[in-house]
Amino acid sequence: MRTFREALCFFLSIFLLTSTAFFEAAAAPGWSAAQAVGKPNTLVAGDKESAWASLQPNNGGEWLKLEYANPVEIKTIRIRENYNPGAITKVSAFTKEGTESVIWKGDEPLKEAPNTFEILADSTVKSQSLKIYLDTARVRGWNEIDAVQLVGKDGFEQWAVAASASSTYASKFEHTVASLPPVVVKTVPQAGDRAVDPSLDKISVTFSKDMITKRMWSFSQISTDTFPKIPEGKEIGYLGDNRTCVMPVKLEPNKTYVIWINSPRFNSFRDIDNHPAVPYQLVFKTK
Ligand SMILES: [Ca+2]
Repeated sequence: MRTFREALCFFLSIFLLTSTAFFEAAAAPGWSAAQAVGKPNTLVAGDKESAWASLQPNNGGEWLKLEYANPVEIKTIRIRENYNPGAITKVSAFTKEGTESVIWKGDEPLKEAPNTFEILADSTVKSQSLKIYLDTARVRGWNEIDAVQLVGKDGFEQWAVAASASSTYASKFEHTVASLPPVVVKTVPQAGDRAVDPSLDKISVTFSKDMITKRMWSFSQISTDTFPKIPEGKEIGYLGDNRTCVMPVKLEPNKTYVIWINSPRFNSFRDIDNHPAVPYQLVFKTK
């Protein structure tokens, strides 16, 4: 007969085992490469987090690489697509030594989702590693893959056990310098300065990241009389560092100026990944 302590340990270990398994299943972030592992679980058409999606849609070349438990001579590959099929351009297989050989190449036929794109390989290549190439600019929207089946010449069917990708929409939710918006790191003059030289002929703002520089800015006002005049013929523009935007101004003495650099309403200051900069209010006063 078990002692109470043994029984408690037994129940605790069962609990820990189940919670670990649950954690692993739940831990694969939505749209990550890991969502293409295992059997299909995205049976209806649409943008679903139980399938892999690249970070950007319509961005050109992307790939999804899948690993399988058992090497086989490839007979058939079945690619389950749940959203905007038709972007696959090539499928290759890797040998144990790492040599990549093309199994199929071409323009995937355009079909309605959900779709199974079936490739009859008839290949003597023995492999447990596939790479699917897409041209995401070919079919509008995200081109999502739910699962990929590898069928051997011996009839053995398997789903992927691991996956990686050129990019994933899951990284949208990671907190990295790349995923978070740019902020203002410097202005000339500085916010709060009460003794700005009125002969200053430009206001410059520097952001924390590389920005979209081509006519993308948003200096806005809270009232006409607190916004500086821009001299005729002068233009706003970025410096060569791609981070500093300069606005030519004509200031008046003894006056308070208020300038939104992006605002709750306008947000054309954007980094190269199209994240709008966090709004910043620049307030200063001239001598
Ligand atoms: Ca899936």
